[in-house]
Order: sequence, then structure tokens, then C-alpha cells
Amino acid sequence: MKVFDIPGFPNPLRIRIVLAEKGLASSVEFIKVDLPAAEHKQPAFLEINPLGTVPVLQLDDGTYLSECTAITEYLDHLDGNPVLTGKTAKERGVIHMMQKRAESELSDPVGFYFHHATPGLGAALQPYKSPDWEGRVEWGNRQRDKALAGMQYFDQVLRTQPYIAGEQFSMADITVFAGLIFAGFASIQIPENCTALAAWQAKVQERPSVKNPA
Ligand code: GTS
Repeated sequence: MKVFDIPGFPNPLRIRIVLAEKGLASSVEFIKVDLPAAEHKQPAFLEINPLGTVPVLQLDDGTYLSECTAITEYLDHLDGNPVLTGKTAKERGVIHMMQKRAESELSDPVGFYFHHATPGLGAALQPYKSPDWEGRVEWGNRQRDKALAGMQYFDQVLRTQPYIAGEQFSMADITVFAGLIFAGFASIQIPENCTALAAWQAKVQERPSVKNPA
């Protein structure tokens, strides 16, 4: 298998953590995509992912999978032991729900803030991400506020359970963790009152897959 991504970036990190969790790090070859140079917006890359985002997993039969959730589902099921995406109907439903909230309430708004209210990844990419439009900075700043509200929400969740989707570490934890890394990169800090979220972050940081992602 091949993974098209760029090391150190938040969404690629999600899949690198999954690969480490599943013991699959040595089963993949990494192909670097130059995001700041907008390589992922050029025709050659758009052929493998028309949405122009990384990561993308290429299976050995040539199939391309994009979207971290889809890639995680695939990798998690390879060994018949889907610990990250849920085994029972209830686990799958709850993880799916919290995963969606992790994206809609945290990582997506952080990305919108970063690409619209700041210079983002620089001049080569900005025309693709945020062409000049009136009000984009104001809208971006509102997205930062939404991300901060999302942190408050996850803090509340973690006051009553050890992980984002309940008792077990799951895909939803990986998404929130990567979302917080993206937030830090965009200079959005975890609010001081979010002590449960900060404690959870410190705990997740100690997982072998997070300390040594693929
Ligand atoms: N929903 C997608 C997924 O789950 O894979 C999001 C992927 C995504 O936004 N990837 C970013 C990207 O390609 C990489 S990063 O945010 O983690 O850096 N961004 C470049 C772009 O132009 O959107």
C-alpha cells in the first residue's frame, strides 16, 4: 500500500497514528505531496483525489481511498478486529457520531480559520483555499470561535468518560487529538478552564502510536 501525504500535518497524522495502532507502519510506502507548493491542486494529484486533499491511501489493487474516516475504516478492518471504529452496532454508532462532531466542531473550523483569517500555508496555495472575498477574515474569525466552543464541548464530554466516544480509545480520539494539534499550529490555545480536555490530551500523547506514529 502507498500513502500520499506530508509528514507533520494534522490529517496525515491521523492516518499515521492509525497505522501505528494497527501495526501496519511497515506495510506502507509514503509518497510526499508538497502542500505549500499546491501540488495537491494540480491535475496529476486531482486524478487520484478530485477533492485535492491528503492523505490518500492507494491499495495494492490500485484503488485510491481518500477521507481519513474511510481510510481508517479500511485499515481497521484488515485484521478483522476493528478496535478503532467499533465492533458492536452501538459502538459503531457512537464512534461515528463523535467522529463527525470532532470534525464539524473542531478540526473543520480550525482549518477554515487558518486558511481564511491567516496567510495559511502561503502564497502558492492561498488562491486555491481562499481567493479574496470581502468578509473572509471576519468569517474565519467566527470559525475560530466555533473551534473554541468545540473545545468546551469536548471538555464537558471528557468530564464523564475517559475517551471521546466512551470507555475505549477510538477514531474519534485520533480526530480530536489531530484537531488540537492543528489548533496549536494556528495559535488557537485550549482555554484554561478545559482541564479535562488538557488531561485527556496529555494521556493520549503518551500512547505509543502517538509518540511514534508511522
Ligand atoms: N476530510 C478530509 C480527510 O478526512 O481526509 C480532510 C483532509 C484535509 O483537509 N487534508 C489537508 C489538506 O489536504 C491536510 S492538513 O490539513 O492536515 O494539513 N489540505 C490542503 C487543502 O488544500 O485542502
